[in-house]
Amino acid sequence: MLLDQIQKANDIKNINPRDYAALAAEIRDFLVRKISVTGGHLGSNLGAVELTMALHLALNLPEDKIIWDVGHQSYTHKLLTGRREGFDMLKKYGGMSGFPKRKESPCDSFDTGHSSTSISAGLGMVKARDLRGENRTIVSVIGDGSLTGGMAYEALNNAARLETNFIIILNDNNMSISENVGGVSKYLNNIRTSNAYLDVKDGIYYAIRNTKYGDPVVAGIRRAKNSLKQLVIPGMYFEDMGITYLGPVDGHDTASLIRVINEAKRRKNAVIIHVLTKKGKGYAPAENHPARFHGAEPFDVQTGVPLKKKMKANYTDVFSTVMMKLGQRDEKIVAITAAMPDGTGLKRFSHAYPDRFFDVGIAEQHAVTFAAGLAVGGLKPVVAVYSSFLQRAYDQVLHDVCIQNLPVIFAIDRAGLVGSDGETHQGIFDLSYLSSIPNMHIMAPKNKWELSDMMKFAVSFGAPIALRYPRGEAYDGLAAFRAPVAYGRSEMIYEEKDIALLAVGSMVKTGEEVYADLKKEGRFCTLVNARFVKPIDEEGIRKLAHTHKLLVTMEENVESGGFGERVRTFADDNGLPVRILTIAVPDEYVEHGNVDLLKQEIGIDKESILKRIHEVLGEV
Ligand SMILES: Cc1ncc(C[n+]2csc(CCOP(=O)(O)OP(=O)(O)O)c2C)c(N)n1
Repeated sequence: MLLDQIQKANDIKNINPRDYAALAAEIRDFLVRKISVTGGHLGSNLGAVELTMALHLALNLPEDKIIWDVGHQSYTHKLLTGRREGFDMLKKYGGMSGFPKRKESPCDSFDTGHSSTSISAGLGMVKARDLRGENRTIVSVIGDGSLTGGMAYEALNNAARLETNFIIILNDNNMSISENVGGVSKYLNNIRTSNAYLDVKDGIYYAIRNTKYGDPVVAGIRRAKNSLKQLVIPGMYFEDMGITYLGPVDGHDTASLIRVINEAKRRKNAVIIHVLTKKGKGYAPAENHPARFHGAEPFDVQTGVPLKKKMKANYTDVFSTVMMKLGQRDEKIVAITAAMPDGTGLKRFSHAYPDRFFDVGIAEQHAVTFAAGLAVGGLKPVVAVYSSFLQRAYDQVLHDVCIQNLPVIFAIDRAGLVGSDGETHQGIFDLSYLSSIPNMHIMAPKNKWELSDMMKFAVSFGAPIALRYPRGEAYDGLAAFRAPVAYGRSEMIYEEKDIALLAVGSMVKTGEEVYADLKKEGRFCTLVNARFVKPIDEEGIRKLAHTHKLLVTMEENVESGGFGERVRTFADDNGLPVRILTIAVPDEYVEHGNVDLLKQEIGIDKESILKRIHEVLGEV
């Protein structure tokens, strides 16, 4: 095995160039086998094998720096820097992260997870290098999908006037998670196909020349062709800005890649190397189904079929179905995603109502302000977005939606712990960052029917409103509790006295479990589904405070600025006679791992909550 010869960074340089193709095949085989067991980002990694090898051959790590945009494609980099053993525990609790982590290796120069940051970070490192008189090569690797994010352009704009070396590699596989979208994608595609395009045109000349209108028509086409040529000369867009463009280069030809990287290293300015790759390269199921193998669950290597059968609908499926119904009922409803039509469940809506569906690329900030514009224009925009990615658009939510009190609906998926993607992807801040914004309203459903009821409520609400729901299976318990959603009102589930559990969204299920155990202990207990996080149900809380000695708030969100804090402030301000226990995520980043394990670790699982209730009961 050639891979056996690679134990640490730079060991790849001992491999005979004749064996590069064999090494790439071994790496692919390794990745497919390992990811088929653990799950992980397969397609992007298979596409970046030769590119990563070439970078490691042309650079000297860890002195030189590679910044991986998003970071989901860094598996080969991990493999070439002595982390082969880590793949058995990839994305598992306590195991190797699926993204670059500075604390994991000196060869990981920058932590990533959210897209479009690599050029900014790389440029910062370039400036630091120069100011400190150091001599190292700095390379940012960004995908064509990530190049749809605004930050990338802000950084390119700054990098353009650089008079020192900075290498940007554009890893262009013509795909984001799904098909890439927009003008830049089209531009890159023009470069990809420019030669073929001109050849076809040339063919057309000769055919026309032989007709009776031949010459004038050909002259006209020539003029058009010249201007077209301007458009399709590779990289003019970057060159005009002042960034040297090299490419396009075959991203699966290691020798060519090394040559072009070495050429780029000699330049005294910012250089962009346009590398053409194939997502899923070398593994047919991933080549044929790039979206499915972007982030894969464990699968059968022979067939590519997922090992675990999906038994129940998840919240995304429920949202998807509701959107189909709402879309049919009301043609003012429009849907927006930032490059996640599959992940957010909007795919079906996009097929049914293509004119009312907008995939704006990885551009959450634009998505939100665009939605504000749609609302001003008289439509009912639904922005479907993951909790952690909406963090990007805080100012747009505040400045463009909420100040003007526009009826934009935020359907926030992956709210709460997401598990294996770790600290960059946990959706544990949305209640805090949204609660702080005047005019914003926030709901969280306890089960799948309530998600549907809340969406219906939201589309007729007429002001900014968010509903947040977690990753994974939609809860189908508590089916009997389906009182109509009423503004700012919680829902009483079981009513007694002494201990009141007041739970938000996903925590209602945990609340049921805690309730059952407390009942077994012979205690009196109340369970309330909060439903609204903003505004909180002040009247309901006031009543609970007078009939209970302990009020336990439960949420899958950080404590700071969350639901519990709001309830506590209200109780303090009004001198309510009740002790409050806040169950929330502590003030720290939560790493990757199984969600149940993580909940235990941070103390929001049933056992931890019971323990804390017992502790407090000893005091009251
Ligand atoms: C801000 C943000 N929004 C959404 C995502 C989800 N996401 C992860 S990878 C990806 C597509 C990236 O495409 P590209 O950069 O072309 O890389 P590829 O996977 O094709 O190699 C998206 C949308 C993200 N990581 N960050």
